[in-house]
Amino acid sequence: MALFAKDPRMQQARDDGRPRLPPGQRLTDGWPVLHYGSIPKVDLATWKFHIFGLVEQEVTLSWDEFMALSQSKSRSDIHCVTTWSKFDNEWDGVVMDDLFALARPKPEAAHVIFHSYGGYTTNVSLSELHGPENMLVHTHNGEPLTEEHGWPLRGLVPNLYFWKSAKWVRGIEFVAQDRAGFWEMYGYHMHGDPWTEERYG
Ligand SMILES: Nc1nc2c(c(=O)[nH]1)N[C@H]1C(S)=C(S)[C@@H](COP(=O)(O)O)O[C@H]1N2
Ligand SMILES: [Mo]
Repeated sequence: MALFAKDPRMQQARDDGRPRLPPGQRLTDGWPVLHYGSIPKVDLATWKFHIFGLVEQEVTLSWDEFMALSQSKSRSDIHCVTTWSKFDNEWDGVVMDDLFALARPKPEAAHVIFHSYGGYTTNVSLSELHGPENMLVHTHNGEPLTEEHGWPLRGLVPNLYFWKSAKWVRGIEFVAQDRAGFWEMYGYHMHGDPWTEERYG
């Protein structure tokens, strides 16, 4: 993988004042593929997305229904716990807040579990999923996601380490108590903030 130790973008600050490159990270321009197990077989004809748990209205969407939702764009950096970061990713998809508005989480819903085809899960607190950068995305830099990067749809939570961005996502569950997902059960951090290096434990 190409590394850019002297890339001027590394010296930039974010709007929130934090350095653009979190501590302990290195910039790459490729896009490594990381996941546990094999790529699940997904068929758009039978694909379903479920929003369930502590919601006023359970929601099930077909692929066509998902694509008929209001679509948004964003640009963000991604930070993998294995220390690579990739800047300036352009995404197309649905903003999580727009999706949540359909299901209306109950007041006691405080955490979200993302569920993927293949069985992967990851947990994020609901308060951190507000804001237009948190999305369910199907397109990266103008191209549909490739199978290994989560086709047809993945989560995108760019302010946390990238393991919180579930590939091949098939549902969102709202829960009251935080619950460890797949990597979190193996020792990854429950929160996963790259700027405070919440990598493990
Ligand atoms: N379904 C699923 N999503 C997943 C994973 C996985 O094993 N399964 N791995 C996570 C991890 S650890 C990382 S770093 C990113 C990698 O995404 P990429 O392969 O598109 O770079 O996906 C995350 N999402
Ligand atoms: Mo990862």
